[in-house]
Amino acid sequence: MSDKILESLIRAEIRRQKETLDLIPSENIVSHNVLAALGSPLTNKYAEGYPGARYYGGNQYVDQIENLCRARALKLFLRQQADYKKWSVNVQPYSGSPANLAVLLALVPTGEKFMGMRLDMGGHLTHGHKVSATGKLWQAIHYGVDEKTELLNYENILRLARKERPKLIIAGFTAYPRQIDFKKFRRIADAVHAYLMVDMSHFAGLVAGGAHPSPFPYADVVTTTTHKTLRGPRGAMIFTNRESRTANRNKVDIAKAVDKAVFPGLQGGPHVNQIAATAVALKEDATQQFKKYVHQIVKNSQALARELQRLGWRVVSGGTDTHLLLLDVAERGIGGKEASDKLEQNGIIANKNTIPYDHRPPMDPSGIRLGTPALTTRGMKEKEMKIVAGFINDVLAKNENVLALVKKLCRKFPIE
Ligand code: DSN
Repeated sequence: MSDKILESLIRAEIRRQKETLDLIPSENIVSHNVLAALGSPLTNKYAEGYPGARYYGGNQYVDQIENLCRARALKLFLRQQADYKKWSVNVQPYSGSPANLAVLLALVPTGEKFMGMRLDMGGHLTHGHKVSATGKLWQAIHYGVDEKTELLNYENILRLARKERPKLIIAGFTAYPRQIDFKKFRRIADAVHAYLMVDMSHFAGLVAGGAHPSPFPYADVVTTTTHKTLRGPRGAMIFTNRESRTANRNKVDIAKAVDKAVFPGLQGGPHVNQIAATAVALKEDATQQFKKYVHQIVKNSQALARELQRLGWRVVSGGTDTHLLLLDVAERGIGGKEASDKLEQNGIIANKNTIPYDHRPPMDPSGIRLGTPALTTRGMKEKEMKIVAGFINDVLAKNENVLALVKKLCRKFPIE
């Protein structure tokens, strides 16, 4: 690279990634093949529109790339040929937030109601938080978790849905450590004639590899980012069920409505290099090796949770069924900000996070969120999770410095 300033910054970031333990559950480490597609001259091309219907010339290869990506996406999540004919997928969203915004734009008239999980109990900004466009343009109704169990209470969600009559219900999370019962969400949506949208961004990889139930038999729309457990480039996809059970209500083909909302509703030219890199990742995600990988992610987060509990830490909801867990650090007298800062000084990267019914402010909440996708990509297993839990305990409970030990462990599990 002739830009020496930038080259040295990129090299420094690569070194940082190699020498630290990444426990942010929404991050991962992509393959060289994904990086190659992302850094290819496909970035030079404008391709506004969809395959076969573009506004610019020169898209003969781009059309094939986008169609290949769509076919791989459908095949990965819908095992039966009949099913993947029923579903449509849009692979153009730049990332998760515009994908979720596009679905709302397509299916819920502005000013009307939709329902999602509260951000401070595990939802996402785009599930209707007041600072997000989704909370400004629509009336967002929020459900949370049960105060005692810290789990979703489907009876309460049903009661709220009956009272508020939302047009769409979002099931999905960024910080809920448990599996979601999609069947129950479907019943709730049916009871009020709402669309059911599942935002599987966090656990899409687990669904693809069979380590988490699939939302596809139940949802009208499924959104996902591509860069988390799916281990692809930053981006997103929107799947729509053409036979959506609620579609007749408005006589609308929801696949067409979503396509129109993505382009020209919200976006211009798609990032073709990103779509190609997604296609590469989706091929990797269909392998036996990936299946083993995602099962190991869950075993690792459960091992991490168990060991932290053994060391006296409170894990929100008592454990995890997924790739992430929430640790209540305030219970041991430490703020979430102080905890994540101290861990970072020791080469352990985690994020501060609210816990359900948090009394502390979001900038210094009661918890930290820990996830195992990136460490599992590096090849770590349950044995290493015990070591990592020990590091966390040494830093937070004993104020010890473990930086040298962290670096040593990182060297044992290098990033390719
Ligand atoms: N920022 C992502 C996460 O960390 O969960 C969600 O968009």
